[in-house]
Amino acid sequence: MESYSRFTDLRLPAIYEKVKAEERLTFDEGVALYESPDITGVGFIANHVREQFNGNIAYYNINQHIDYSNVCILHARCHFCAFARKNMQTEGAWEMSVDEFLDKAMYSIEHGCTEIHSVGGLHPKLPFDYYLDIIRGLKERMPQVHLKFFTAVEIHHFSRIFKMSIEEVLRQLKDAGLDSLPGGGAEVFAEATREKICPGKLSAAGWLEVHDIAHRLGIPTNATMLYGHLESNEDRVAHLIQLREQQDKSGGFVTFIPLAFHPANTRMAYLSSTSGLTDLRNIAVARLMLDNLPHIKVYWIMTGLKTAQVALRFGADDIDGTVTEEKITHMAGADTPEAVSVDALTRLIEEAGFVPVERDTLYNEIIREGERWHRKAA
Ligand code: V47
Repeated sequence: MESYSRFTDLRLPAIYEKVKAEERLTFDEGVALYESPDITGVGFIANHVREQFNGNIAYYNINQHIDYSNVCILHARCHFCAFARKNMQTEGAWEMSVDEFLDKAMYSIEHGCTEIHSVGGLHPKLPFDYYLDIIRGLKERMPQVHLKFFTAVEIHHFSRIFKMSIEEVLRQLKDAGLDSLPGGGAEVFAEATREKICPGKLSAAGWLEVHDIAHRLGIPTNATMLYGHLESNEDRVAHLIQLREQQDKSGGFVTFIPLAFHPANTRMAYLSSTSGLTDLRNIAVARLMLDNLPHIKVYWIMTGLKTAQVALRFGADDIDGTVTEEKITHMAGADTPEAVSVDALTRLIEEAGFVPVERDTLYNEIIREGERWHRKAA
């Protein structure tokens, strides 16, 4: 019989037993994990699951974020957003031409990047060919590089303004070379809270439907949850359970990324930033509730590098990447750098006691020989 003296919260031993028996945790157990005063106990159980899934490996990647435009028809709606602008006449607005985008992406080739991550606002005017041309242009120039483009909210917007079904939008983007969708736009699914933080935005059901269709078309996607604003612990657990149910149905989520709300320059600037323990708890509970997702990513841009390192022992197996030029969080006051070196990431991972493995977006190992790289054969 294992000793439970490590736990100071008497609810945790039973949860630990269930986790070891690979039994699914309930809504109430999820709430108990969020409420537990025994954060190291919660982290210990999450680390057990993390090691079951990913052993002694912690992943990182070499990626670049390029946001094509921040002009957004929802600019006044998302109270948590500091990124969006009404139109090109508004201070701080930008809109990249196809050539500017492609030129910027070429930088990544010289730096061995394996992934371009690109999102934008819901632009009222750019034609569908703009998006197709960027994707085709990138695939022509660097077919090896993985293109993770457009949140579910953008895909839904394209379907509306270009009068195509979501399936048709995704098919055309996939044919042009789109490889996966990032997890943004999920915010928090609970309707009452969603209505307070982003009234009129694509609903939870709409977000899940886009991912469902993507998965059925063979397009893998990520999932996120924005925390640290008006949401309750019950909202957080309900969100995780909806993702878990979607994954049971369509199976295409690759990784989950909890996103720490940054209040500066937003309509919720009266709120405080999240604390380190809140960040760690969101990683740990996600690892425990999402028993059918292979990876949990700590996004160091939002948590800071130091918390990200500790999160590797609280359930995260991935520290994201070099990133290079992040806008969404930095416009909302992030004090992290906009890029980090591979040496810094691997040092953090090694000090946490894990073996750093460079991955591509879909967690294939990357092998480097001088300036060249390839994916390790499965
Ligand atoms: O959709 C917006 C969130 C998301 C703020 O899939 C904010 O690999 C904090 O989804 N404070 C975009 N968060 C980022 C995102 C993402 C990041 C890294 C990796 C992946 C991936 C996805 O950021 C938005 C929104 O949910 N966000 N404003 C803010 N002030």
